[in-house]
Amino acid sequence: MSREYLQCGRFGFDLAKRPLVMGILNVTPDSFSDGGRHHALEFAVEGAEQMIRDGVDIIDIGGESTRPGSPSVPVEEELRRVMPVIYALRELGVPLSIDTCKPEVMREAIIAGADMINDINGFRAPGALEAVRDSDCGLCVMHMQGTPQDMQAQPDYADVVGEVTAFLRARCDALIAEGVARERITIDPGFGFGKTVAHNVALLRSISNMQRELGLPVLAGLSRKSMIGAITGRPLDERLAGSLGGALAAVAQGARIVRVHDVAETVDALKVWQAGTKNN
Ligand code: 7PM
Repeated sequence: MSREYLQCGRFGFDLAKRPLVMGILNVTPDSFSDGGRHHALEFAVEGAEQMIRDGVDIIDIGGESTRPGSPSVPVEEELRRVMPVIYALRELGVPLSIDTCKPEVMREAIIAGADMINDINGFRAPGALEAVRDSDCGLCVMHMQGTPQDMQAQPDYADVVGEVTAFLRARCDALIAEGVARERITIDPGFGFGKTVAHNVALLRSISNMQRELGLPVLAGLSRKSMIGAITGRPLDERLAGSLGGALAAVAQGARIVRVHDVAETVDALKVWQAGTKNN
């Protein structure tokens, strides 16, 4: 059984009570229609307020598109996208997670009041460990093979579960060696990040073992991903039911946090799940 408390900046979670829902808030230019930073900010605030009404536990703000093949975003542009959103949302009473790989963005976000840093690169960038070390923000350490530009070209593992587990262990050890408290850390196998459907399925089935082996809570992001499309045969805009199935499969394996687009539907599904799984 993993330790059950997660320190997340201004907030603390008891992970034994119920699975948490992290809602995805994209602030990339392709996530709002008419461009313009003012409209982008209004759009983000409305999206966040809706998620709060829907029962979200953590809002994950992403200013760097990580779509396979997409170019990386300069640090100044990522800051221009993300910082106004942190300022606009930080008094809403919900934990704010920032989805970034860049130490400069991590530092600025933490100063501005971010409660969690979600790094799809597992805090491998030079300076990333130091950027998060001296705060109390939560951390999500994710596995990715390759880079967002090339990761889906040729995913390759001899033993995907063993390699992802070893990677996550090494990155968590690096954080802990810097003095980071274990209760700040979550781990994420990184569904879709340099993985085939078979790799993703093997990882989904391994969540329970991985969580037990590393003794850290798992965060799982399956929402609308290509593995859901592959299993259901559905295009991107028809993956809600499949994504709910994915969230429940992850939680059945013991995942403590699910990262999703559809907060209201996931919160409902998890409430019913929880009612039928009385173990606390
Ligand atoms: C295009 C392709 C846009 C893929 C966005 C994505 C995860 C994450 C993302 C995840 C954690 C998406 C991804 N996925 N952070 N950020 N875990 N911790 O589908 O699985 O949202 S971006």
